[in-house]
Amino acid sequence: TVLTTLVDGVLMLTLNRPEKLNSFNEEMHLALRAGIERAHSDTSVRAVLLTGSGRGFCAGQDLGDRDPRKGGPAPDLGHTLDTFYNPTLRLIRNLQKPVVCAVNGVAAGAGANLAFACDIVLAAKSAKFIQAFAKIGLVPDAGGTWSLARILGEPRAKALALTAEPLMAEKAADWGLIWKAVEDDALMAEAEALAAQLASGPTVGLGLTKHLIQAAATNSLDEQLDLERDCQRKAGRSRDYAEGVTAFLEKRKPEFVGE
Ligand code: LHQ
Repeated sequence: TVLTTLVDGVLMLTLNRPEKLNSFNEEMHLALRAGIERAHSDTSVRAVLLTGSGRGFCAGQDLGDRDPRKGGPAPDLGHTLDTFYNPTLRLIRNLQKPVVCAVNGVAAGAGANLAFACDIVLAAKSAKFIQAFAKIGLVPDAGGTWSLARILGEPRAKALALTAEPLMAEKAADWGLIWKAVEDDALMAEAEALAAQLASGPTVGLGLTKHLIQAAATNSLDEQLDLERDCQRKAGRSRDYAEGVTAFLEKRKPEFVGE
């Protein structure tokens, strides 16, 4: 349910249930999580590229999995979040390596919010983001209320979440929810090039940079200045820093090793 390749430091994870617009069943949850866990532990992985196969990116939870018409007690969706979505979201945010997301088509429900948790999001111009939850009586999850409120502010966050109105890729980019909307047929080439660039970059510095920008959300300036000092100290001890400066002085391209 998730196709995995590792090429030149880029771990590419492709959600692969195209007939269901890559909506999440248990197997796909576990496969995606295993992919991100590998990105944590495997030092040969230096960037992740997440995308979907077929015409959609991800339609959120597979709604066929729990058919209320079949009866039985109401499911505990909090348990579903604790068990499946939230660990994966945390793993993506805590990964000290860049995660690029190529949104190849519709991203609905938790599928949209999964994309917003990634570090750099490119989307095909025809792709749209839908906070579908309002249509079925749920609340936005997978970090959606956090991302939308923080990135967009309350007026836009509330309107998107309360109406489930689709947001097209170009507008999502205009609003700062994603990095770029690109022509459909250029999406994968551009996303792969970006992931390859990041994977050949100074991984320690890039990972610390991601951590710093995320930490800024809850830090005061004083705390953030201290954290920048601590992170710069670590970055300054990396092999890639020495290589970066040496390459600059020798007027050549640096060859970063990721340490
Ligand atoms: C699907 C799905 C889908 C199953 C398309 N499931 N089959 C929820 C509960 C539990 C715990 C916590 O978290 C969550 C989080 C959530 O994500 S809740 C939100 C769940 N997602 C949705 O409500 C979105 C449902 N899907 C749609 O609204 C539409 O399919 C969108 C707008 C995504 C795409 O529309 P179209 O392009 O018109 O495609 P389609 O509707 O024809 O879908 C194609 C096929 O994919 C179709 O199957 P079929 O056999 O008829 O060809 C759909 O049934 C299937 N599919 N999403 N989530």
